[in-house]
Amino acid sequence: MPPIDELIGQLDTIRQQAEQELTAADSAEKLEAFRIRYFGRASGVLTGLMKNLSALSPEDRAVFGKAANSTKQKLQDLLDQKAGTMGKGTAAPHTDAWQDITLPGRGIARGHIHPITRVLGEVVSIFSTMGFSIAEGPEIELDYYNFEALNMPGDHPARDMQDTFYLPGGFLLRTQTSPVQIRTMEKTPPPVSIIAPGRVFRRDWDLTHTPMFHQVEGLLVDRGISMTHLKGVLEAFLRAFFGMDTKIRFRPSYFPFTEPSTEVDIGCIFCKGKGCRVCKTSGWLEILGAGMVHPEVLKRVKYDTEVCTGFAFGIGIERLAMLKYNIGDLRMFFENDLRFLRQ
Ligand code: 2NL
Repeated sequence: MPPIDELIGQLDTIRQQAEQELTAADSAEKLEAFRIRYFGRASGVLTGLMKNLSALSPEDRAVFGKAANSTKQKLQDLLDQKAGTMGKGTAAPHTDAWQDITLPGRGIARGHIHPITRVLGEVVSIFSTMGFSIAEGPEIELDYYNFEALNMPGDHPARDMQDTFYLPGGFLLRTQTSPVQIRTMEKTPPPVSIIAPGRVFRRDWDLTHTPMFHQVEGLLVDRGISMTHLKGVLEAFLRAFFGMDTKIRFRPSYFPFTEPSTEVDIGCIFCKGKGCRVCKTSGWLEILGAGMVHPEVLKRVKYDTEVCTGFAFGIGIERLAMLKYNIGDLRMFFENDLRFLRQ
């Protein structure tokens, strides 16, 4: 058995060699090999030296044990330090190459707002700025609110089975959002200024029609409201939406729930009024329908027609979105092709 001095000498030699090896180690693999050679449970060099302990006298055991432990601790510290400079916080087993922690993270897939939702939000926002409140109501309606209260009696062509989805029990799917306004007027005395955005349903399915589409209707009733107010509000809306230099014209029209009625066109935004495929060479695009609320409608909701008058309008959202984003086929909105939605 070697005397204690010789054992201490061996320990020092091992330490020096280990320090050299550690300095030269330039990869995670080499560090791991080092750890196993010196600290390995079964055949590690330091582990082997400790086996001598039991053969020593109690005094020598204390001296050698202390020296061996301090050497071990020193080498462990050096190993940890080295592993740290390689981007690893610990000298625990690892086989992967060092990692570049400055690399940017993986991108997160982003969702998109549907073009219809965007345009609907924009229209609502413009009218909110002008002071209109938002009103909502049921999509399943009664015949009374969808037709009767809007001055469309039983024999009116719009009530045809061909155009309306009728449900069992006298219900139907609303064909416009006007019933929301009727319900609001029933509940609140004038003045009212509301817009009613939402889904509406008609039995139609071709190039330019889908059975469900979106509408924003507006209503303003107060003392002394005239066609001038209607004109001012709609011009302000159209210029906010299409741009300040938008040309606007009002054409006489007919709706059973307004009198007089008008349809509003803007100068074609594609050909600037020269005439093209989109405006069918007319130079104008039809955007919305409007008019002064029919006295019959006001009477139905028990408003005093001697005191107040009002205007109303209806805007199709799909048409606005098609014009704004130059989309040729209405059906694109409802196919939910991700390539279309991302674009
Ligand atoms: C169009 C035409 C319009 C209305 C909707 C309305 C509502 C009430 C009373 C009177 Cl409660 N009128 N709404 C008025 C005129 C036209 O829509 O072409 N929409 C796309």
